[in-house]
Amino acid sequence: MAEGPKKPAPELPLRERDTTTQTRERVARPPKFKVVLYNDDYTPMEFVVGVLERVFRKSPAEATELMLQIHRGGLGIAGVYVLEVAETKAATVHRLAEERGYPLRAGVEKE
Ligand code: TYC
Repeated sequence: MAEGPKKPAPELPLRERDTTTQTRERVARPPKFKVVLYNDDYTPMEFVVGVLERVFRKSPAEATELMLQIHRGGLGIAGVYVLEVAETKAATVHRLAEERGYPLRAGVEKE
């Protein structure tokens, strides 16, 4: 059989093509958000270390180092997450601190 010129593959209708592209981009690169911890004069150092270990899964050494960095520099990045996780972690910090009467604050910032 003689090989004729190949027919071009049929294209998807515009609407389906757009949906496919949007879905791929959302899944591949979800925007990320920093959880920033702020220094204050009253929250005990050991409490901040405990929060960094439990909420942000830092090792004891990492948590201590980061707490001191925040203590000296005024703020530090506890972690980077998709928006919903970042907001939940910031809210957990505030709840734990308020339970103990400490003023520790966390913020969420787009990376
Ligand atoms: N500055 C606090 C103190 O001297 C310790 C501290 C560190 C507080 C980090 C908050 O995010 C913080 N007890």
